[in-house]
Amino acid sequence: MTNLPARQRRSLNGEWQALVDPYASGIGEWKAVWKDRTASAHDDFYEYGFDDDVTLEVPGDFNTQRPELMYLEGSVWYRKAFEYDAAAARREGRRLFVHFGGANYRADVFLNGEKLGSHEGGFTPFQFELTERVRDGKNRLLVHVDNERRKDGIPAQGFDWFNYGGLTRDVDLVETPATYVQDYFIQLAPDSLRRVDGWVRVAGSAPRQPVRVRIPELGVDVRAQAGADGRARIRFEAPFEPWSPERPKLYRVHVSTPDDALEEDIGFRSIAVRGDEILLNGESVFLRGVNLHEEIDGRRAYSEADARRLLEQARQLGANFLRLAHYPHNEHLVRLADRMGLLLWQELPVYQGIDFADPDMRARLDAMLAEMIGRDRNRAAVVLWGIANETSSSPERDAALAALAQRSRRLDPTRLVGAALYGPGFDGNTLTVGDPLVDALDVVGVNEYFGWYTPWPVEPEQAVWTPFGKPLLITEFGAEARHGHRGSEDTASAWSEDFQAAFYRKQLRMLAGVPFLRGVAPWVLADFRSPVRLHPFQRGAHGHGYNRKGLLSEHGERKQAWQVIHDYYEEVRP
Ligand code: GCB
Repeated sequence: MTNLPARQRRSLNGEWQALVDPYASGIGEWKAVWKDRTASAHDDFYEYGFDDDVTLEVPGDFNTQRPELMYLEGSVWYRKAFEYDAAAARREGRRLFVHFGGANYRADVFLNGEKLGSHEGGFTPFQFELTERVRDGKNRLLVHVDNERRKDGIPAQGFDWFNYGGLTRDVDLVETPATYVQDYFIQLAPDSLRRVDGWVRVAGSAPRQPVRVRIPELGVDVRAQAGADGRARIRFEAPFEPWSPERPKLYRVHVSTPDDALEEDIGFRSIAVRGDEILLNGESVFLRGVNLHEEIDGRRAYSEADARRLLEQARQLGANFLRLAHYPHNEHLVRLADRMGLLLWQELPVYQGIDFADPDMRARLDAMLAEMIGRDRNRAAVVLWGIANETSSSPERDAALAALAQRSRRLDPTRLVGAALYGPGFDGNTLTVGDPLVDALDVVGVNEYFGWYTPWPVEPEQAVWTPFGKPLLITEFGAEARHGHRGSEDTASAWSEDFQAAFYRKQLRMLAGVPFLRGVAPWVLADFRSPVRLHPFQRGAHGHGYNRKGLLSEHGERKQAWQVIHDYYEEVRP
């Protein structure tokens, strides 16, 4: 269901009892931790038990909460008791759900010893209905979360960030009427700044409900009728002031049926591509971006306060755009970006070595895409769905990602589809993006590391990029430096701020000559934990590995490169 903040809910955030089970021995029938039994007679014997000595805070990754869990890639059981007046709820016909903002990577959820269901994917929300199973009085919810990296996972086994596991996002109990407003899409039609073309979806036993959408500030009051499938089409025109980074105007929108009512602040803007330009509200825009991982203070970021700090840092840099790498970030951040006026690229964790030949992969990709779009489709800030990062062309991959791009447009015709591709090939001075996926995209992202992973093919001023008739974003470029470390401007192995700053100056000299460049996003805002970073200069506190391509250190200290990008953004700002 959409719009959690507006619903009748009770937070299950806070302390949960935990049982660390690295071999996942409790998931089978033998130990069966999920049955959540307590011994009642002296010959009753169960070889597990929860107590208050081992607890974890939710939301939050488990790795950084207890030293013994730092490098765990395995299972942890979480348990939480709650009281519920099920008799009253039944009398009044209310339904009850448990909603998870995200659990990395796989979650199995049980209520009072019975399985509710499973969910795969670490960065998208999911819910289970408890109505028929919840007891009067005390109930116990049990969640088995397993963050083992998997060959068939999204992402798969190799990735350059820390594999934070656990109940990393908010958990809520949500009550709804028997028939309730499950979801809606209230956004401008792609070709208009006045006309909304959307829908409301009602769920429940009597879905043929009259639906009403109001925007009091604009005098909008629209009525429609949901059909047997619970869907009502919503169409109206209004003199919207468009949402933009300069003026992120939001309107209070009321969506109701006779039994249910929700309110939400929504922005209205258009995003489109014309030739090689990106048009925001009909005008060409240059994306002054930066890449962001969902990490702060050496842990998974999860709160609105975390989001505020991260987005403030981006704003101080002069950014109007963030690429949320490499997975959908939490909803707090997206909602805050809506209020602060920051454009977002929200991305699926389709990263490098995905097993596209796996026959089940398409279904998994579709499910994840639907969950990502389902959560954020009313957020004006989100302008681009990123469907992949650095995947290599093969018949299976080309077909799967082209289909995914199409599916994204069907689910949400109002946003652009992009992907971050590997850097261009070159022939003499000519640089060419040869990936066949270009055809399936609205906006082409390119990650290039000339001067870091690969030598410069030409002098920057000499490079000639072959046009492909679409907007180009440099979705990644960067080099590593340890904050405070000085050294040669010419030597990558110096790990110096001087080298990193010179790297960016050189890159910007090349990019100045690309006529269809519509934005850049340095990799990355801040140094972030990565267990694959093994060099002494990459070591942080307690010897943990960090990717040091941040413009900021992991403590938020500015490197010289920060100023280079800041000055560039001042220069290109309209
Ligand atoms: C990339 C990846 C990113 C890495 C980065 C790096 O191309 O997309 O996830 O962290 O390079 O620093 O190597």
